[in-house]
Amino acid sequence: IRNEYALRRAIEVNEFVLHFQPRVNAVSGELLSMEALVRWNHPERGMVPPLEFIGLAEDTGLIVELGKLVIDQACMQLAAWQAQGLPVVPLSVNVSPVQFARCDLKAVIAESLARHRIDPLLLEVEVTESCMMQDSEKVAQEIASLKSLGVRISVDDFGTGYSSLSQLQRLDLDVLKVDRAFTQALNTGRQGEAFFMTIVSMAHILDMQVVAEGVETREQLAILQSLGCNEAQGYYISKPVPASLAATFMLKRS
Ligand code: G
Ligand code: G
Ligand code: MN
Ligand code: NA
Repeated sequence: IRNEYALRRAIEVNEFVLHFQPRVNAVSGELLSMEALVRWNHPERGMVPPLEFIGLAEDTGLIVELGKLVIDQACMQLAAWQAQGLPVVPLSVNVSPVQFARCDLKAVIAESLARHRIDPLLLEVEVTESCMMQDSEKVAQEIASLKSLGVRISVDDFGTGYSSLSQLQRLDLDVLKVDRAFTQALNTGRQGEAFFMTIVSMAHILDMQVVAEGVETREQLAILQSLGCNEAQGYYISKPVPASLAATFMLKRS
């Protein structure tokens, strides 16, 4: 969708919905958290996937407003589930590099947490690797400021951006989400496994939990278990699902 006006209007009337993709303990399969993924519920076109509008939102700066909607909706959903008495798990939200650079994320998150009375431990912020690596001093301050709220921070799509290992080391990050390219490479023999194992070791040295993204087969999950990977996410476990189905996943857990 290449129409700024349509996107602006959709933000004003909030045509966006969140779907949720589970993250589980790689060994026990226990549900640990869920990732909120935005969809545009377009009046004519139905559910539009994020790849078709996030780029436009970033180019036009509308991602700042859209990002606020997503964060607020995630907190609102948590509050709704809690009001229903469900045993909620933490939600993670994706933050675009443009949003990270341009808006006071700490204030936005603090406001939504307060408005919906959500424990900060129930929110995780996913920032991409490339987003962390620009202007290291400013990023370090921003991360520290977010952490002071009590939310968790994860590095999304790890391995696809350019990393500075020294920057990774100096930031107080909780979770490393390994890009699905590395999970797919597990099928291709020893090098893929050794490579993934090295990422797991590095993350553990940095006191980070490791999540394998894009787990699509039982075989991949078995290898990940043998490598000491902490958590798994992907179609083999579940594709992203609407809130109603996410609620049944949480119920099954208790
Ligand atoms: O849900 P799906 O796999 O189609 O998402 C495609 C891409 O869109 C992923 O890279 C995902 O991180 C991104 N994405 C999904 N929801 C959001 C969101 O709320 N904000 C941002 N910035 N990106 C999102
Ligand atoms: O960039 P990010 O990691 O936030 O992207 C999340 C997107 O990845 C989701 O929109 C989801 O549709 C997609 N995804 C999740 N699990 C899998 C998987 O097992 N295989 C593939 N190909 N895509 C996945
Ligand atoms: Mn993500
Ligand atoms: Na990712």
